Amino acid sequence: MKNAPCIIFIDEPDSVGHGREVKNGATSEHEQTLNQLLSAMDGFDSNKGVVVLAATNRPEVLDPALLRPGRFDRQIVVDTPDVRGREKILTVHAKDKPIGSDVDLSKIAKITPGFTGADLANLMNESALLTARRGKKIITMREVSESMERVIAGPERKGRVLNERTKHTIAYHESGHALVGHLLDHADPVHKISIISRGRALGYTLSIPDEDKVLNSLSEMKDELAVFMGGRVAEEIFCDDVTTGASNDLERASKMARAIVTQYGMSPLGTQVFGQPNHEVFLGRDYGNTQDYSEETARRIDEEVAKIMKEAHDRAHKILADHADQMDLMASVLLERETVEGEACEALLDNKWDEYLAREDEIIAAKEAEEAAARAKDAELLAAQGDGEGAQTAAASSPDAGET
Ligand code: NHX
Ligand code: ZN
Repeated sequence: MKNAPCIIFIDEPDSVGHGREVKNGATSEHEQTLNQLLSAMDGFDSNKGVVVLAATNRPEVLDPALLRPGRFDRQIVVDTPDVRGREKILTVHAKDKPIGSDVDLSKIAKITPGFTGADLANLMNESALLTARRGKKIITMREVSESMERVIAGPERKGRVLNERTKHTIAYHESGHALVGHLLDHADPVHKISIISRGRALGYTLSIPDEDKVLNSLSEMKDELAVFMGGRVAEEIFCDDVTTGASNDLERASKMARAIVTQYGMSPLGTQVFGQPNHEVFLGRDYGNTQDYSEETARRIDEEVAKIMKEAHDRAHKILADHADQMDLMASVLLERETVEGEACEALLDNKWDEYLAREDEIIAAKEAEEAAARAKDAELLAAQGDGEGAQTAAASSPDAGET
């Protein structure tokens, strides 16, 4: 204890400190490590001035012995940051980077609900890298927006070769999500629609809640389910055949529908929770459940889930069939432009495309003037700093080797 006073930090202790009930050959080493940790921590008891600190995303899988008095006896909950927290975190990560005058951190904080501190750090870092790659000295809102999508959906893969039929399917699939999302009251507003491949997705629709949500109402979940189905339903109505492309949407929708019945007590089966979460870390992960109900109940759960899924499908179907002309227009605009966002996206969704087209030159000119003004201001600030050593370049930032 010659280093006392000191703080010992253990990152992700769950990798050694998970519950010992797992009966699996590889566990004995974990168990030894855990026992050693436990006895070492008891040793610290008499040595004032040694603080052991640990961080985990899964406190529930830790061995209860680790959490007893004298060991990790206090827990500090760190939620994903709210809008104010995000702005402060962004400020920290922007501090040593050359940020343009049009980069509004409070605006970025507003459109990044659900981002963790690591995501936000990653966002600012990607922005700096992208700026350097583009040979620019100052990070502008363009780079931040592009990086945001990279963090959410992965890097753009513009070069991907797709035939016309596939592009047609992608355009209608995304238009379907977007239009259902726009027309349902409790769905998140649609900000951008794109048929450019990104990461694993061939196309995507970006919807962002207006504010941080800590609770989800049944109406919101039902609308979200209809939005999930919007992609597949658009294929059913507007394409020759349905495709495997909706697999991820359907998986997420099915999971949500089942949770409505088994976890949230929102179905005719009542408020009982069905299935005990399985905490056997390495076997079941967080997903496995122990069936604590009869086969008869299992059948009724399946029926209710199917009913919820069908209802979502039918709601999406009604909306898209009723707006077939608008869907044709949206898909054709997407095929031509590949992405729509901002006022163009709003106009498409509000079915006011012609009005938008008439004003488009004006809108684009205004936006360009705004950007030019911001760049002029940046140049001024850069010059005032005395360009030499004071001015940092974006290239000074390096990629983080942290988790992704
Ligand atoms: C494939 N990808 O795997 C091809 C390349 C239907 C227009 N053969 O629903 O791209 O089929 O609204 C996270 C995110 C699998 C995990 C997206 C796992 C996509 C995405 C399959 C659009 N947008 N599907 C969508 C899509 C596909 C997939 C994912 C994922 C398509 C669809 C992927
Ligand atoms: Zn989809």
